[in-house]
Amino acid sequence: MAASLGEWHWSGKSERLKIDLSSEEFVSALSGEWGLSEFGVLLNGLSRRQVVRTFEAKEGIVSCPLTLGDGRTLHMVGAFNEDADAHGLLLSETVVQSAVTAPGPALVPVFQPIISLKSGKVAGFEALARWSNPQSKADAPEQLDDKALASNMMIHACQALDTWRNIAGYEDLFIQVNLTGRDLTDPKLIELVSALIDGYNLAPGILRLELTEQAALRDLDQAISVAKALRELGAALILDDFGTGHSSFLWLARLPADSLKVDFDLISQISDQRVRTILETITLLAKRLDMTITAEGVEQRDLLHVLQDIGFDYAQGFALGRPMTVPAATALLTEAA
Ligand code: G
Ligand code: MN
Repeated sequence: MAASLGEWHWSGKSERLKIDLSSEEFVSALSGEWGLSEFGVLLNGLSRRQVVRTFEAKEGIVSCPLTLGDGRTLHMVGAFNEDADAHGLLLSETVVQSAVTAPGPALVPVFQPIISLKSGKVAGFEALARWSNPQSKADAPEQLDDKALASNMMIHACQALDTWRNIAGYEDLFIQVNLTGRDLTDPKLIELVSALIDGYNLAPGILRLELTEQAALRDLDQAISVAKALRELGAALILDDFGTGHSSFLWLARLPADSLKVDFDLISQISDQRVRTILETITLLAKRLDMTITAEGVEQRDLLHVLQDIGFDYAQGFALGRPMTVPAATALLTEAA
């Protein structure tokens, strides 16, 4: 059975939930348009309360396990948009168990443009987590112990993409989401990626997962097997922060990856001849291994032609676009279209 059973839309204004299921007998009784109390009749008591609480929140992530009256379970994932409407997928079983502990509305996913050096256009976005709660002071996601972060970021990113790919000229836009070592060991990761690729009908390489060596090195064998499974599903793998830390060629040799993302520290020293030679060599290496290559942390626009001469495919950095909210990114693409 496909993990994604169909889509749902919640209208904050009319407080109606519209469920559009593919022809799955399993839950066909849920198809249709519902007021919350009518819908609740189909659920067990606990789920009923959870659904009401979820839609009362009016913002943030939607991640709600649904237990039907007869005990069968499925999972509702999605997110609110600016108008307090929400939209998402119904997934079978407990595909996104980890997302049950979804963080509250304080999580604000932002998206930083990635520019194609060939076309000069936005080719994709990296999803980055920001917290709207100023007391937490932690806008560095790695400081937060949040098991569901990658799941939530993936869900948000797919939803945003679903809007952006309707803008003329951006049909092939990709999205990049960061994974930690712990995400790689989460048995639900593969199921969620599969559900999202399936549910949003993503062509291979549209959902791209960024992995740092630190994350992979926790357990290289496990990382390799998860990486292979993710690629088989149609997700692309990017080795992030390449060129710093302990980046080893063994890692590069063993981990099947589609792309390298070269660390900010190297890019910032591009005027140094030795650094430039190293960058030329890394881009050549990427080409020879049939990988694309991205420069990160580009803080001067006039570096673009230098990066292209060196052999980079993509660039990302403050000079090309700061991390921005979904509506800001939509406006950027719409203006450029
Ligand atoms: O390594 P990773 O791909 O996760 O890097 C993304 C991070 O780098 C984000 O936190 C983002 O805000 C930051 N970043 C993006 N562009 C620039 C830049 O041009 N300069 C600096 N200093 N940081 C950047
Ligand atoms: Mn990254």
